[in-house]
Amino acid sequence: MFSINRRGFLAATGGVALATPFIMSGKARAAEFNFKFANNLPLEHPLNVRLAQAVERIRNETGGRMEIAVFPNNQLGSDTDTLNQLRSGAVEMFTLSGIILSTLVPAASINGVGFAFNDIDTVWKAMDGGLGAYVRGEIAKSRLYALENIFNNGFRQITTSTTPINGPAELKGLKIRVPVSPLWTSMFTALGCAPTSINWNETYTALQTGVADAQENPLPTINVGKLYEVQKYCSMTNHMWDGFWTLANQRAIDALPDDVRASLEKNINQAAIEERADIAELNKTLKVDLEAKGLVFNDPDTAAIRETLRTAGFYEEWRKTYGDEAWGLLEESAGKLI
Ligand code: X2X
Repeated sequence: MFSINRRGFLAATGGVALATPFIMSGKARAAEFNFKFANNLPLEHPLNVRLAQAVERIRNETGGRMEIAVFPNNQLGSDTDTLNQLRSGAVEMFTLSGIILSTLVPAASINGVGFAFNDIDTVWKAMDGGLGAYVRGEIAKSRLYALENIFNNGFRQITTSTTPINGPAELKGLKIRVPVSPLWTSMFTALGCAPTSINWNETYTALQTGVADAQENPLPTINVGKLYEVQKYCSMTNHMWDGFWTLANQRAIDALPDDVRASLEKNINQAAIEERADIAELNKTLKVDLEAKGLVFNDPDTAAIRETLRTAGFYEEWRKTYGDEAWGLLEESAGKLI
């Protein structure tokens, strides 16, 4: 009796196995480079729709040498877990909100400063320009590589199961779920809420069971997350802008040949640009769709909410945290914040 393992087999056959490879059809042939690409969104979100197209283009352009397996919907774990897997190399790529990434790279939450951006064109100027370049530089210090163009999550709106938010008064004591990030906790604490940090993959259940009464997200994310099933009101606060950086494990991406890497970066950046347009389109129609699904909308007094942040010292505190260089880049595009 003997057991067969690879070494024993090769020894027994004098290495013949190496000289007689399987004959496979082009399609079934294993790719030379295989990446796992995780994200937190359901398949129907435009990020996943565009990502699937990019994966196909990369496969074709590289003649099948590069294969990317997408794991949507936190299939590999919560955002916090997946970030750890990305750092260890168990996952090669991951799209993550910069605001959540700030638990590792503090500067990465800067685009989320409350009411910093008035419109989406200003966001793209900043994130494709100096501010984005600065943040990507900070990300690189953590041995992660951020692709150039950030995907859109969007301007965030507050939903509740209890009462519409009209202004600062209804925010007082509100049990609101926020993603895991010091900026989110600080901001909603400054607004007088009782924020609780919960990963996205546990948010629906937290709202359903009353662990939290409220949450905040862009309309397309509220929609694909079916949060209208467990929330009643949607107040259009537009209180911060959030996007998903495409992050790669530095060692993994450095190991790719130049042509494969170029194809990967080009096509995923293109996917991000296309996804931004998809989100812009959705934002035009989603309010009506979500109303039909039962959400009741209102337009709160955002100037008064912003004033609450200012008088609480929120802007001063975060200017100190980010430092003059980063804050200067933010104000260069967004205008004076203090
Ligand atoms: O966790 C959230 O709320 C989400 C889906 O918007 C992010 O990824 C930041």
